[in-house]
Amino acid sequence: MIKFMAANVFKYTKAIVSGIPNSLAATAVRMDGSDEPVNLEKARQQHKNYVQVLTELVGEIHIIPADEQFPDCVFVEDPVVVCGDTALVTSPGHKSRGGETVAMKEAVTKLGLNVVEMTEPGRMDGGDVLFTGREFFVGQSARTNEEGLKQLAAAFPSYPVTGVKVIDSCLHLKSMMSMVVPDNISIGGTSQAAAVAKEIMERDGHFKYNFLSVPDDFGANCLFVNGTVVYVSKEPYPKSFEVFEKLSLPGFSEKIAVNISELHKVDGCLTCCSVLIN
Ligand code: CIR
Repeated sequence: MIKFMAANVFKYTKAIVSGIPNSLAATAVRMDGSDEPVNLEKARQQHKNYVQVLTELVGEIHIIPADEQFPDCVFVEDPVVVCGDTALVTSPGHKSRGGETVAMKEAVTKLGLNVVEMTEPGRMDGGDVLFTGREFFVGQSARTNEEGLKQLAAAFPSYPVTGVKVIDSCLHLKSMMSMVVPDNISIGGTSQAAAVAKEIMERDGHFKYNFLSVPDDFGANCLFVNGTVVYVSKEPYPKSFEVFEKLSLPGFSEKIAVNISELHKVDGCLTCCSVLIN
């Protein structure tokens, strides 16, 4: 087990993103009760801005072309988990997303990563995987099972792995939390998110963290990239935006709000739209 966080854990030189297919608007997978129409043109404009921000932060961007067969393919975080020079190509937990692994495997192979492929009966969406730089927390959600967790532990043997139960009304573990800066985790405002932080992560985690409370669960999902915190914009999460506007934690040099309100409508968050590579 590692004792110290490697200096380059949150330092990235490349990112993988994907285009948005037309099929996202009508057939992306959605949580029960969500039916707000997606404006595709606006979604693409917002996503272009997201990619532009990442390009400025990491430099090299690899784009997987949009594939109409896979309405959710823009959420590239789910078919792979990359840590260091290893890429675990997952078995995504929703049947409509299984085929996204083909293009993802090709992308991570081209980038020279060591590729490990999850096998049956393992199931995992990368959105359930929170890497703190010291250990992994893996959401046990409707998308990710115990066998998926075991295969992740085998793929990344240097780090402890702890399972965290995610209730069905929440899509992924990272739909309610993420790393803000090293050793600081943002946590969404619902009682489920708070319970996960206090009761599970503090009790079963191997290291100690500070928790930043953010009013909205989706609002707690942010990116920490090369010293910059990328967080939700005023629309659609004004209260969460305010928390990040006032952020005064040590450990980051810049912060920038990015609006992906159209992708939020189909349960996407900021981390979902990129795979960051050291
Ligand atoms: C899905 O339900 O699979 C997509 N509509 C949203 C996936 C969002 N991905 C993520 O949070 N990592």
